[in-house]
Amino acid sequence: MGRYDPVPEDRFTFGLWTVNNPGADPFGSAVRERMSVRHIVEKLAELGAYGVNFHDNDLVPFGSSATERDRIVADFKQALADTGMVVPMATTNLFAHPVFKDGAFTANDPQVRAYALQKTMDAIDLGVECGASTYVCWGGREGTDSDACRDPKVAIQRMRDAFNYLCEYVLSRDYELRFALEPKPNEPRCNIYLPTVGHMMAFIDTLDHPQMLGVNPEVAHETMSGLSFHQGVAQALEAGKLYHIDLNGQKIGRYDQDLRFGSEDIKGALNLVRVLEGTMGGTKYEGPLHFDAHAYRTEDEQGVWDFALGCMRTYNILKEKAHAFDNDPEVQEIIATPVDGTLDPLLEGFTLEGAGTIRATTFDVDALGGKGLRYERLDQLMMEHLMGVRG
Ligand code: GCO
Ligand code: MN
Ligand code: MN
Repeated sequence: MGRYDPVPEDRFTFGLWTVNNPGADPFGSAVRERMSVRHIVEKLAELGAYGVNFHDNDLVPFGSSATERDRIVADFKQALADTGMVVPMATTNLFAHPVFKDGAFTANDPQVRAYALQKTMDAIDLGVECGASTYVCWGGREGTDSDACRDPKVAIQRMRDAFNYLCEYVLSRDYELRFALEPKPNEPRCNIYLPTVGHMMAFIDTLDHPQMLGVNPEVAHETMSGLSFHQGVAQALEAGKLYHIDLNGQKIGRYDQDLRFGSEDIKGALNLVRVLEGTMGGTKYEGPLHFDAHAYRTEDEQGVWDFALGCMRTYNILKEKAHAFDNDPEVQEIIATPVDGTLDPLLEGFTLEGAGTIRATTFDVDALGGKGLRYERLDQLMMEHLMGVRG
């Protein structure tokens, strides 16, 4: 086994929908046969993954009878038991069926909203039965093409009603389950409600049981908005709200590309891994490292496994680079913060006396403003670590 090859302790997971993506796009049909769930579980286990996640309909096709559902679940659980794979997360497909074309929890028709709750409660039961402790909600259709169709304030109220409802459902069943809400700015709708990590965190604070919900940020989604992914992730982690993560790669300003993790913006990926692994100190992310990505349309099945292994190896390589970078003495010297025994304690919080001292201090602003910070050298050191000539 190679030095960077994954092992279950690395906590890497894939959605059934990711490796089973058949390569269709809006301009062309599928290029790969769908694989059986057992085959996917076995292949991912062989590669060293920790688990799989699924939408209700990735496992149980839409419209299956109760008997078919139970048979599928039993076979799936057997595949998990045979391979040692686990299901840390489950989710609902609230976007594929035409019934959701106007949204699910935010649709104008109360019948659609009630159906979305019914489908989600069924899918929560399914997820919990398979061992899931995190429930992801991605509102792909919760948005607009014509903004004339509804008051966005009403949409947010409907979202709030839906999540309060689902939290009560989970509590009523005594499930050990937390929700991770996944923001996305657009696609497939022109504008999607709660489009970024920041919007989502503010929304969660308005719910009845905020501790039951956190965020599931995705590299591609924040990058589509032109935002710094690792800063959004760091804010969620610092607030104790990083309940899950969707790792992939994305070029800025494009459609949701779902590329192999780290294959775009390698410096952004390194900074993300530094945050997740806590190599700069502070809280470390302990949850599953989930890849929500898929292989290029050029690939056959072998290409899918090359893609999956690539995601995991890149993470492990970046993890090593993150440690090496943050332990590099020259890096530490540049980012070491100056210590001022008088002022440092005063900055920890307002006191009348402290404010008096700060206001009476004479600062040499010209000297402070004239000091070079050596961040050019620092960034070049990061590049040299990444390019493999240092560390
Ligand atoms: C997308 C989303 C989805 C969700 C998935 C889980 O842009 O299509 O990222 O892949 O993550 O539906 O809820
Ligand atoms: Mn996505
Ligand atoms: Mn996603």
